[in-house]
Amino acid sequence: MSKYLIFGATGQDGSYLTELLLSHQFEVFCVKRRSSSINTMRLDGVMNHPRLEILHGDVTDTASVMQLLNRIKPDFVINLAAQSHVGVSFNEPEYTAQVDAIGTLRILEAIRLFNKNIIFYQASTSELYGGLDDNILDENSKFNPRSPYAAAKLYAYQLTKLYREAYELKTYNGILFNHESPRRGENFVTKKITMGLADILHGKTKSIKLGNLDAQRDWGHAKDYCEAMYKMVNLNKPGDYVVATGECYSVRDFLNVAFQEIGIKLGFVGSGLLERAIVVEKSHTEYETINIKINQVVIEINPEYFRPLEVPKLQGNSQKFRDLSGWSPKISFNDLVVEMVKYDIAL
Ligand code: NAP
Ligand code: F7E
Repeated sequence: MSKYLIFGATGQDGSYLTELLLSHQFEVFCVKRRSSSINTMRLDGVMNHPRLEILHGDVTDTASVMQLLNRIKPDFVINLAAQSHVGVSFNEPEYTAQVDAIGTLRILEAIRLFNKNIIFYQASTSELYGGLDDNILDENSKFNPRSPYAAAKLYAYQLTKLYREAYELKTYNGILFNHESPRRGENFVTKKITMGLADILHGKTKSIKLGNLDAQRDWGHAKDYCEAMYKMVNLNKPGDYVVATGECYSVRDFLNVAFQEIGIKLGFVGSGLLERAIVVEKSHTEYETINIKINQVVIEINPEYFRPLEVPKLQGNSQKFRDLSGWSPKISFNDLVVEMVKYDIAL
């Protein structure tokens, strides 16, 4: 029975991947950071599974990484561990590099020293591209990192490739475009919107404060993307692969679909920092919108949420990976938004 060791298992992707691997009869070893509060909520559904073990560890600590590899002797190592927020990386660049860049180096070195047959997956990202033009991005597109996060991930990407070429390690870079779910961290834009919407509906707040509404992203569902990770590491063809839906929507589009689900039509008025979205129409749905009034301002701009450098548009072409693996996304943008809205309202 193959053993998977997952760094970053307590995050959005880690939890879906753990569930998937357990359903395939593997042994799964999930690494969690030491914390003074509970940080395994996303793994609650599988916590007592007989083939799951939760271990303490931290990719900023070489000894911890070495001990984990030595003790578990995994067949697969999946590195999802990261300070994964692009905005935060501008305020904590050194910490981001320690986790996202040097953390990856520590794992690769440990694999090189212990067992070169281990299959390694690195969580690379569309942020590597920088998104300054309209091009649809694939494995041959140029990288232009525009944040300390992306710069750290570029180092990790290069190193993953380098260890493949220099030491013949079986390494994969999954260049994944944005993927979301009800388990998304609360300070990413999609989850912020669906949680904010639920608060507005329940009368807990009047509006959501956001940054750049024009940003465009190729948003998929994390469940589909974890399926892609699993297929990738079982390709038997180490390499660098883009995973994307191929479709692109703006933050504004996300807002429109989310509010439409509760029967609210938004109108965007003003421009720049003074832009806002107001309620222009209410229609009947299963949701009671008594707390929401016509003309109420539900979206406001707060400059705090802009970044020193913006990444305007990211849209991917994952044909190479699709052809090799047979993977394609099953959940549409619309269904993703609706699932997130329903989840947060029910919560
Ligand atoms: P996430 O929810 O932020 O999860 C990150 C995970 O890394 C968490 O389990 C976190 O632990 C862990 N972690 C942070 N610092 C660590 C450290 N020093 N040692 C060990 N673990 C540490 O991120 P995600 O959305 O699931 O994304 C998974 C990976 O894919 C990340 O590397 C991210 O950068 C990358 N990625 C994400 C996307 C996306 O759209 N979601 C797209 C491309 C690439 P705690 O739970 O204790 O915080
Ligand atoms: O921002 C804009 C923001 O923080 C998306 C990470 O998983 O995907 C993610 O990075 C867009 C950006 O994700 C707010 O400026 C507007 O243009 O949800 P996000 P991200 O920066 O794309 C990549 C692929 C990763 O690898 C990362 O780990 O939305 N935006 N207003 C906002 N963003 C946030 N967070 N908050 C706002 O209020």
